[in-house]
Amino acid sequence: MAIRSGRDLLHRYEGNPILVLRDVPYRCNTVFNGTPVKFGGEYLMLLRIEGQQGYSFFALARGRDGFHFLIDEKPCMLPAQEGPWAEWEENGIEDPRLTYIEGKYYILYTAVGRYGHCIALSSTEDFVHFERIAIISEPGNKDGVLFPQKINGLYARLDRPIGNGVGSVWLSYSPDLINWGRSQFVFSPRARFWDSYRIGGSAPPILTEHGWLEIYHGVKMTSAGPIYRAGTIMLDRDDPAKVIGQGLAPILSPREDYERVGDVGNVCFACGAIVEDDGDVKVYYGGADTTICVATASMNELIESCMPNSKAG
Ligand code: BMA
Repeated sequence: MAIRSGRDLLHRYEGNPILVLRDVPYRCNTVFNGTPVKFGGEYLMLLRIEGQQGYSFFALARGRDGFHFLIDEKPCMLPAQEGPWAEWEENGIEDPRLTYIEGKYYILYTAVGRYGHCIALSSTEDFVHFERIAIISEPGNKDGVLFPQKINGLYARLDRPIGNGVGSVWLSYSPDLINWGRSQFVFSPRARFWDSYRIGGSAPPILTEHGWLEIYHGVKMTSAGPIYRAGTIMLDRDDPAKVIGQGLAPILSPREDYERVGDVGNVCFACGAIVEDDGDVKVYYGGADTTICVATASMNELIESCMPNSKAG
C-alpha cells in the first residue's frame, strides 16, 4: 500500500480528546494512557492519572459507545504506601494493559518503586475488587502485555527489558502467570526509522488470521526531544518470537495540538484496542501525557500496514 504523506493510517475520532483534566471528578494533574475492555455491555477504560503530588494511580471510566466516557468518583487502585508492595509501588503505578483470559481480567502495569521500574500483575473479575498477584520482572523492565490465550499450553507476554542500553521487545512464557522464563528476543529499534530510539509493546496482542498483531510504540530522538508514535508488527501465531511482518511507517504520529502540547509533548502512547464485530478497531492512546484519545482503522488496514502483500480481507 502506498504511503500517503501527511496522513496517518489511524483515523482520529473527531471528538478527540475524549478525556481531559476537567473530566476527572477530583483534583489531579493529568489523565492519560488508558486501556479498554468491553464488560457487561459497557466499555470500561482503566486510566492512568497523575496526582498533583507527582505520581500516578489508576481510575476507571465507563461508557456505552467507546467514544464517550465518565470517570468514576474515586480512583480504583492506588500505589501501595505500606505493606509488602510499598517497596515496589511507592512512587506510582503506570501504564496499565488489560487482558481477558480464562474468565479473569489481568492488568500488567509498571510499578515504580525504590529500585526502579518493574512489571506488576493484578487481576479483577468485577472491576470493583482488584487483587495484586505478583511483581513479575526485575527492575529495568516495563511495557508488559499479556497474550489473551495460552500458546503451546503456556501463558505468554511481551515486555521491554533494557539490555545493553537498548530496550528490545522480548517474549516470555509462564505456567502460572507468576513464574516467567524461556525468554527470547523478538525485535529491536531500527536505525534511521521512526522507532530508532526506543520501542515497547502498547496494546495486548490481537489474534488475526495471519498471526498476532502487536500495536507497539516507537520513539525517535530529535534535537527537540523524543517523538512517540504507534506502529504495527505481526508475530507468528505458534511462535511469537518469529516476526512475520513489520510496518515501515507508523500508523499514528503526533500532529494535533492535544498530542503536541502537554506535560510531555509529541506523544501518542497507546495502551489498548477494542476489535468490534464489524472488523473496526478502536485504538486508545494518551496524547502528550495529558489527554486520552481514540483513533480507528479496519482490521484489514492494520494487517496490511505490517504485511503489505497480505491482501488482507
Ligand atoms: C513512556 C511511559 C509512558 C509515557 C511515555 C511518554 O516511557 O512512561 O507512560 O506516556 O513515556 O512520556
